[in-house]
Amino acid sequence: MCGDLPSPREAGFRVFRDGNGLEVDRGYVLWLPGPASFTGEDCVEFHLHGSRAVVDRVLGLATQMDGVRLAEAGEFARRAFVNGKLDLVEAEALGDLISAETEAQRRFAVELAGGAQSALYEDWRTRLLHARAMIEAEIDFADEDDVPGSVSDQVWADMRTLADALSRHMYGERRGRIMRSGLQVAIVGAPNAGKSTLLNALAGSDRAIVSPEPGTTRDIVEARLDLGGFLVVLADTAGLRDGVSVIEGEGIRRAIQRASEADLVLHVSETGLFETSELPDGPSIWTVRSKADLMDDGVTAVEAADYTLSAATGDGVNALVAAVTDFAQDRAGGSDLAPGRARHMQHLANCKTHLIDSLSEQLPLELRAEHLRLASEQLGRITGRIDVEDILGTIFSQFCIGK
Ligand SMILES: Nc1nc2c(ncn2[C@@H]2O[C@H](COP(=O)(O)OP(=O)(O)OP(=O)(O)O)[C@@H](O)[C@H]2O)c(=O)[nH]1
Ligand SMILES: [Mg+2]
Repeated sequence: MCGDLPSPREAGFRVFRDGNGLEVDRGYVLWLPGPASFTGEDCVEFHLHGSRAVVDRVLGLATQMDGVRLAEAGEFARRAFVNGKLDLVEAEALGDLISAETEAQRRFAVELAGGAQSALYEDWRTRLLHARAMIEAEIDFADEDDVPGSVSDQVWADMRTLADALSRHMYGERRGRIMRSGLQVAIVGAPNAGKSTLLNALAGSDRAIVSPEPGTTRDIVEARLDLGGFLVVLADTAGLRDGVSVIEGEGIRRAIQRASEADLVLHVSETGLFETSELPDGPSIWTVRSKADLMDDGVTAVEAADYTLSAATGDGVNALVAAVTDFAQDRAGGSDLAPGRARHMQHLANCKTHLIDSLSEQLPLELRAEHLRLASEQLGRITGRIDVEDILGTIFSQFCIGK
């Protein structure tokens, strides 16, 4: 299609032609012989104009050739993993980087993709393997005098330190989740309180339907904001009230569900009364007095609410945005490595269970050593060092085609 190949790793300008010699497009060709390529295999890149028509035509011509097919979702990353170019944490982080919307997401993904997290888990795994080797040596040479008993004391002391480090790392779960998936904010309150108007004001666009009729919103309406580099997922919900239709009732059920999963709940009220027993205990709840432009100056109990604003005039909206930004910064800021995904958390939790079991002095040494092995195996699964065939499909299928 492009004539001869340029020298390795040098961009060569070429005219791309179809089988009849007719020009399809002009652009650059890169020739990257393996193993020094992303996948580790021989690779050629065509840099073309990105219109649908050009891309369709070029892919059409390429796939007519014998043995050529389109890549499956995540196939390039999967080949890179299989050829040892990436470990699993790095491959997942690459997926995150490709879909990153905000600066915090990008930074988090780059950190993981760069291998800092993998290095931490590898270090822990090595310590566990070392500990197991020492304990097994003690078992094997129990009759001999030259294995000092203090070795095993040292090993268990180190394992206790490791268990603490693991716990601290796992505390970072929420931080990792907020950085990766965004701070979840739910807007709740009575019908007509001005929740949808507030969402629209914060999002800067007409996302949700607004009307003077109570019970307008039923489905959850989301807006994704970039506040100070952090992704904030705002959710507008159905107004809370009793004695409503089945459909509105379902909306209310979803509203409460969403609030219980949120990091922050904005409880909106136009009257300044914030009584509702339905709000969950877990998330932080801020009271927001809406429609400040309709209030009689000074007469109403403004002090009662955490924030007072008018989405109609914009008064007070910036103060709320600033506060939510600080909240995101507070929850997701910091420089310690944090677990990025549920998959990692699951293996970390299993690792911790085995590690704690290994510390139990009631168990025979053989079993304690076995728990150390199982603990190290869990860490190996995070980075993909240990039987991972079964999870590969799940991870790489989340990539888009051609990545
Ligand atoms: N004057 C004034 N009116 C507002 C303000 N915010 C909302 N409204 C009006 O209040 C009415 C209800 O607003 P919505 O945003 O639809 O209220 P909601 O809380 O989403 O209501 P439901 O979806 O029914 O629960 C609409 O007529 C809005 O125009 C405000 O700050 N000032
Ligand atoms: Mg609404």
